[in-house]
Amino acid sequence: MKRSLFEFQAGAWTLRLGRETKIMGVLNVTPDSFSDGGAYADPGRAVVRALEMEREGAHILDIGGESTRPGAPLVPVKEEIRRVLPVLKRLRGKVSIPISVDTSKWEVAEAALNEGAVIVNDVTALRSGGKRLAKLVARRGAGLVLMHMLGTPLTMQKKPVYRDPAGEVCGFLKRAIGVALEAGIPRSHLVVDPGFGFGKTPAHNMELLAGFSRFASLGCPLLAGMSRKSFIGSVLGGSVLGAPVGDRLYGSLAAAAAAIERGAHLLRVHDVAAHRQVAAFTDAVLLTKENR
Ligand code: HH2
Repeated sequence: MKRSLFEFQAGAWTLRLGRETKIMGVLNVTPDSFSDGGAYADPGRAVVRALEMEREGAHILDIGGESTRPGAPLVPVKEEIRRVLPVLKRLRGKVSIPISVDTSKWEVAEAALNEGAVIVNDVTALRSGGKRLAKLVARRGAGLVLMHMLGTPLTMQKKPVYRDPAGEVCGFLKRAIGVALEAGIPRSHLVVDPGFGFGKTPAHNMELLAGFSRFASLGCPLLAGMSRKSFIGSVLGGSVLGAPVGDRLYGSLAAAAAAIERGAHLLRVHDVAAHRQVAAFTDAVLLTKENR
């Protein structure tokens, strides 16, 4: 499908979305993330990985200090800041792409914005940080990703039920956009994301992917975060366990192409170089179709 064009604003950055799919490289500075936990918990190693992702063609870096995998415990504010801040401090002046902070806590967001981050990636879509987070984003002119999750990471995979997954997620995101606008965040600063794997069975995730084009009606750029997630393994392996996390790259790439074809503007991924290639090719297919 033809993607809508947007100019996404985040701090002093303007990202033109809708022609070239943008890649958000994941940098988890956590000890326990589902696919790369512990790999970049050391700030020195995190910086090396950040620079590597920039070289591989990432358009945005998304730095997170709290795992949101199913069953993950909450991380206290102080600890999350302790994990994220040293990396942001070391990256200052070293990277020339915008940095996003993957957090739901206004205190962490504020500390990160003070250290050069320009986007807040909130997997709770302002339900945790509430008005304080919304006002902070508005005041600072930051970008904001609003993501759908059913419940919390502790509870979300306990028998999630939907009648119409894409319809219900759309309704949730529409309300979240309303809350953000009400707090004074302009629409041009928003990105929305259906939250693959957040309170969804493999079948729900596949419904969201197959029906991804329905999210275009929200009137915001669309982000898809499917990289290495368990539903990819589940579909490939034919069981709930499916392919282990290290064997999900090709499935992730197929999912990425499917999402781009259905209107995704941005992909949140661990394997930047591979996704850049898939995105460039899928973009070229879309462009060829448009120019016919
Ligand atoms: N997925 C994860 C974390 N943050 N943010 C958005 N907007 N969309 C997503 O799909 C998304 C996200 C989970 O992946 P990861 O960060 O690799 O794992 P963990 O939460 O275990 O650190």
